Amino acid sequence: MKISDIKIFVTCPGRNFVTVKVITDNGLFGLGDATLNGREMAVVAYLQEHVAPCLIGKDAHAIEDIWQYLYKGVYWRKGAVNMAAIAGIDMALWDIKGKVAGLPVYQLLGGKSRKSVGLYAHASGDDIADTLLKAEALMAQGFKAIRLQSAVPGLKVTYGVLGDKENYYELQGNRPLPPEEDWSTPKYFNMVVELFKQAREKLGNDVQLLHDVHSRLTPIESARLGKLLEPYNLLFLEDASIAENQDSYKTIRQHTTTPLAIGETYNTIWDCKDLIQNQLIDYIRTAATHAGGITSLKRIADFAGIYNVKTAPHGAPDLSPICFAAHMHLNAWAPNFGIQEFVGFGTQEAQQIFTHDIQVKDGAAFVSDKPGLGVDFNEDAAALYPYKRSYLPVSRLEDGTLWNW
Ligand code: EZ4
Ligand code: CO
Repeated sequence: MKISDIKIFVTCPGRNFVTVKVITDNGLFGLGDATLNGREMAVVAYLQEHVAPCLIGKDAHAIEDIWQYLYKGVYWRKGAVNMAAIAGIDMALWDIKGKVAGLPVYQLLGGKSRKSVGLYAHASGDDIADTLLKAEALMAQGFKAIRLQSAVPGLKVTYGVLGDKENYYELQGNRPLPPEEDWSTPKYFNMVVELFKQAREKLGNDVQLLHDVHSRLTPIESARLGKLLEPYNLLFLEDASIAENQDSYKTIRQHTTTPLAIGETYNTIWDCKDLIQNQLIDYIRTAATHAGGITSLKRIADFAGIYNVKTAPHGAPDLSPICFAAHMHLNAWAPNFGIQEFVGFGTQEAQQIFTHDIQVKDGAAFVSDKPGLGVDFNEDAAALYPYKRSYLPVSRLEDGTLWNW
């Protein structure tokens, strides 16, 4: 079974998605997600010009060899663009292998370790009261774990809070440039500790609470935040600090028992190797789309399991349902699965393009039993929504200094 063609689609049903379709000479195809938010067309060009021509004629069953060929074989290795491209191909090849076997991908990974996959939803409000009302609504829908984000008083915009926007990362007009947002660590501290204090008073102790700092704090500030949040028993504190220096998490770890999660921007196992083997984190959040696909995430999950680190894959709206499906198969299998982030399946338009039978009930999701990944891609519907340039925001301190967004 040889790869006979590779097609790349970019569609924007509310936001951009890059979809890879690998076609075989026996008439099968597989789908993969290669979306890199704000840099989509770099991955498209990379796939079309540099990856696809090398793979035509190769054995579509040789997933591991193709992964190594696109990683070691390019000499340059790693990198967000390269790893998103590998991810798109890798997911598509697992999809094909499942279709050939007549088995869902989780069976190829080793079978199910659990009946359902626990999810956490997002409650994001314009103030603390608004955030907690939204959390109560999610609890009423059956969600047992909720990420709380709330606007920081005194800042124009806050990460994770929609404000007057309709969607996350709403497209920015006809001539988009990265929007600029402001940041103040002291103002944030005043809000965030109060948010979790009031959350426990209002929501009780049974619901699991989470929070995404989005890398705005230095390690010692994260240590202080972890300590201040200890009484409110978070499931995890996400992306407290950037960990380009993986050792820097020792500072946070030494000071707090608040569980720590990181990894959504990581591209390889090497980015989290020290964090995992030194047991500096509790949850690894790498996404199949950004870290080289199912092959990479399986390897990271097994490595993490040795050190009591659980998986908690990224589930943002900029990952397509194909990525979510790939995560679902990994989550069903991984013995050390923790929790899956979940923000729905996108706009109505997106749901007409990406169709699947993943069920969500009482805060848990049920993996598809269809052969392969279990997602279909409607090419005609996708063509109705062409690519639109769009950027993630950049962040600046109040004096203008560029900061981590
Ligand atoms: O900002 O995926 O946990 N979720 C996140 C996301 C990221 C986006 C960036 O493209 O941090 O909302
Ligand atoms: Co995050």
